[in-house]
Amino acid sequence: MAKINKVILFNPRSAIAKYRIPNSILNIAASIEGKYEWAIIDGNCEADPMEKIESYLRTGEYGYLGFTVMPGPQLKQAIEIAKAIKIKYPYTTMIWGGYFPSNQPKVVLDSKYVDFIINGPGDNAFPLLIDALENSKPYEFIKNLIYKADGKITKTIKEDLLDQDSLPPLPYDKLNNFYPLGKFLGKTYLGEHTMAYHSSIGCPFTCSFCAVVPIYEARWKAKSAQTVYKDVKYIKDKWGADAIEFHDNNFFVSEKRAVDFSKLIKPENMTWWGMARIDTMDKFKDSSLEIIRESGCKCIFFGAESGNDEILGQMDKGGTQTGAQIIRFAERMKKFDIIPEYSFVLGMPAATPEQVQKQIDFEINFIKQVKAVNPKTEIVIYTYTPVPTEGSELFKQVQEQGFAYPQILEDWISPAWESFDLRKNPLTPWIKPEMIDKIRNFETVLNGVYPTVTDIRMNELKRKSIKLLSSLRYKTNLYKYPYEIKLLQRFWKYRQPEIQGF
Ligand code: B12
Ligand code: SF4
Repeated sequence: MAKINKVILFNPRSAIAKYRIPNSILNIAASIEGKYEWAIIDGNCEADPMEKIESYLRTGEYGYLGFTVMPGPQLKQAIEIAKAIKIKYPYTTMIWGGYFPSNQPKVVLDSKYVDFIINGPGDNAFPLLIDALENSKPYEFIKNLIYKADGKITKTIKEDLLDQDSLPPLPYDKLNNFYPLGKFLGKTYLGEHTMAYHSSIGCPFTCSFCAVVPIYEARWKAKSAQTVYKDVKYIKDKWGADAIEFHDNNFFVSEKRAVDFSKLIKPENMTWWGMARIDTMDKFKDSSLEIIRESGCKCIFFGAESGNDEILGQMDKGGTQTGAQIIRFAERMKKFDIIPEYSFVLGMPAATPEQVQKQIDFEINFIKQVKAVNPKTEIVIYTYTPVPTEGSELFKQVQEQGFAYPQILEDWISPAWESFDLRKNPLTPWIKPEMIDKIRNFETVLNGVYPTVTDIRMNELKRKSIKLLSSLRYKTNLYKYPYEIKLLQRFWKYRQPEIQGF
């Protein structure tokens, strides 16, 4: 019999349509390329991923099954399939990586069907773990691991972030053998064939509501502008990409790198998008913003979070961001014809329900002020869902108010916790149903008055009809029961970036 050392890498379903290049597992494939044989299974592209995984396991050649898991709908396939595989093929070593297991290791390992978690980057940890297991060598010294030893959760130390330019190239050609790469280059408002690329890891800030912080602890490392350009150009030339979504947590940390990249990409006539901080980009020179726009950057996603400086402090937003700056910057973006996409986090904990409600009303008014200075600003509204940032003031506050995560892995896929993950209805003790209703109703009306440009299904006539209906409510602050708008939006299938991902 062949040696059982091949690896399956599985990306559980995360999107209903318009799925992206599965960068998480593609990076892991790159880390073992040439050493171990691997197969990629993308739950987004498979009607029956379980059967596909079994078709490999039945050969008896595959001993390792790696899952990438983020919270939300991806957990569904991850839990169901991991559980079934562990029962049917108990010799399979199950390894989970990604944001969910890194931030919630206890519930994952307590399930007993996951053997190892890669805590944060797996580029070194994964091949070293496979080497150790293949050769029956100790794995206790491998960095970025979480596992159980004698029934106790054991975390190894974290590795320094690697020089991103030194990582092996992503095996796009091999991915293309599993799924035609063109399948991952979907139509978006940016272009006909949009590619997803991840050019840096981590983030230098420590916002206390953000899942990136416990993993990266204020560290950030990026590929150089030249490496990013080379990769993008390869996909453009070979598979016809005409637009790029940068999936970095914070693409614009370095002004120089952003400008260098812009100069390189400009002749390629591609449209692109990335995520940034307002206070960081507000320091960029006008000339840099001009170069960035001219190179094809049409829209930038910013975590505005709150218009209230006290709340920004509670969120440990760091840097120098203020409410006044958020408004000023929205106006500044007009000059460069870059659409700012502002996300807000509503429903932070406070001492009394009245205070929580007051804060929600404040943010609603603030959002209206932003829209007044730059109506093109896209607004994304999340409700606050705690992340387990050990030692943070905010997380302490949250626990004191009686918030607790599920203790059993399967509970994470109950409908209630799924909406927690989607940051829609977060089950936090300080948020009352009427507060959620107010937020969502306001959002419905707002989206009616200003339909999002990122929704390519909405034509001019549809937009205008919904706008007319919504404007009266918006002007008079009457958000309750906006059934007529909802009906039309549903009928015309309005897209919600806040739950479908950007
Ligand atoms: C692309 C993306 C998506 C895509 C889907 C991606 C896919 N897999 O198909 C879409 C747009 C569908 C999406 C949706 C959502 N997403 Co999302 N997503 C991302 C994003 C921007 C990039 C992920 C990525 O490709 N990273 C690139 C790779 C290289 O990095 P990586 O995943 O960290 O992988 C490294 C390590 O983690 C580790 N690793 C990861 N997987 C594995 C697997 C194995 C086997 C091993 C060994 C190691 C390993 O090794 C890798 C290399 O070092 C991240 C933020 C980010 N920048 O990472 C958010 C992020 C993961 N998403 C997040 C969330 C919350 C969601 C949503 C649930 C909600 C929302 N509104 O966005 C929705 C769910 C909707 C749905 N229908 O599922 C959060 C998770 C927060 C948390 N609490 O944990 C993140 C962190 C964004 C954020 N800052 O809040 N998302
Ligand atoms: S700046 Fe953005 S990515 Fe960085 S810690 Fe804050 S919210 Fe997270």
